[in-house]
Amino acid sequence: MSLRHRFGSFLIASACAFASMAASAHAILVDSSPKLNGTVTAGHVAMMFKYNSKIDQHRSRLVLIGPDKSETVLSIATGSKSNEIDTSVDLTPGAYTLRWQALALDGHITRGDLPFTVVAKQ
Ligand SMILES: [Cu+2]
Repeated sequence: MSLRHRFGSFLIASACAFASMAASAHAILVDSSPKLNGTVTAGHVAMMFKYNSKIDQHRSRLVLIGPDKSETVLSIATGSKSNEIDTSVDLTPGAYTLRWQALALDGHITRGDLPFTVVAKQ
């Protein structure tokens, strides 16, 4: 099963259009929390995006798109593992999208949207 299949709705940026033709270390998302289309409980939510290669955390970006379509740039935690983007944010129930952009050490940027749902605490 290919990564493309597993994360079928992720958009891989055109910046990496040539990546498939060359040995490349551009960043492909291999795991995340929340999961793609996953559900988390309202409150303080820790988020993690794990890639297949080291990334430049200072030049990567996370934008949270809220239920009202508002966009918030989230600060990326320092001291994360070198292949992860970590953050945390307080969330109320609703449908969200995390729009990530990762700069790999090969200079290529990859991007994707990760929709997820926040539900009220039981
Ligand atoms: Cu690349």
